[in-house]
Amino acid sequence: MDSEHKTTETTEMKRGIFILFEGADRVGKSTQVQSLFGHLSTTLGLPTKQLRFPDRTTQTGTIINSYLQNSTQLDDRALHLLFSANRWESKDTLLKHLNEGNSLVVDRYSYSGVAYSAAKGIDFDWCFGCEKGLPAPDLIFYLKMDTEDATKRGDYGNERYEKVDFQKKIKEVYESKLVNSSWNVINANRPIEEVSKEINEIVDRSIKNGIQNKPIQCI
Ligand code: Z5A
Ligand code: MG
Repeated sequence: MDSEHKTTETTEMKRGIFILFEGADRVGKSTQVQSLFGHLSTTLGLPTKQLRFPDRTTQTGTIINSYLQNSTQLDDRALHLLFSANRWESKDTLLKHLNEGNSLVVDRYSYSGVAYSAAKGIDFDWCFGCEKGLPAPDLIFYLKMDTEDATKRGDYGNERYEKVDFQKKIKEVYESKLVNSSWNVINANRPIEEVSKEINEIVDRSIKNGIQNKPIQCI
């Protein structure tokens, strides 16, 4: 990125852009969130923040964390509502950041909520209904790879959902009911730098095409 490009992009950004990473476990979302954060903040010089859901630091997040670590039992629908509430309680902060010109790189959001709950057999529309009205991402990256290959990656198997059969169901919900032509489907089974390069190019192109000039949408 040359300095002229950097200056132009920085001054043109009236609001921040909301970029979301989705996908099943261990496909590399957090790795790519970190990498894109560096690209936006350092290479492009844009004010940028990283967020992740669940936000385990809030009251709902504490209960969710305890559930994920297998130390609390909860009804599946009650858990779904907690995950959704965990996003709703961030709504104002999220909008504030965007309107103040901060771009957001977000690690999981509503679609994780729907994919994991629907994979348990909860009605898809009921799951999705809880998310309607939340700020919608401007760009979604769906990191896609075979479940078996993802299970070979670091630390797999420590949390509640890290079971191959369940991960296959999650992937199925994403790919049959959530991913659409507006999502960017990325082959995640490649070296980290190769994946990052493709993502950076899509983001650069979207900024050049004025994605930041559109009003913020709702889910
Ligand atoms: N959940 C839910 O049920 N409902 C909801 O509404 C929400 C979430 C929001 C916590 O998520 C759980 O909550 C999650 C979904 C559920 N299920 N589980 N279990 P989390 O986001 O906190 O989970 P995590 O601990 O961050 O894991 P993850 O997201 O599954 O992993 P990842 O972020 O996709 O992967 P990573 O941490 O970037 O990489 C994993 C490893 O692979 C690591 O050692 C990397 O160095 C390596 N890696 C990364 N990229 C590559 C490439 N390209 N090649 C080789 N190796 C790589
Ligand atoms: Mg992660």
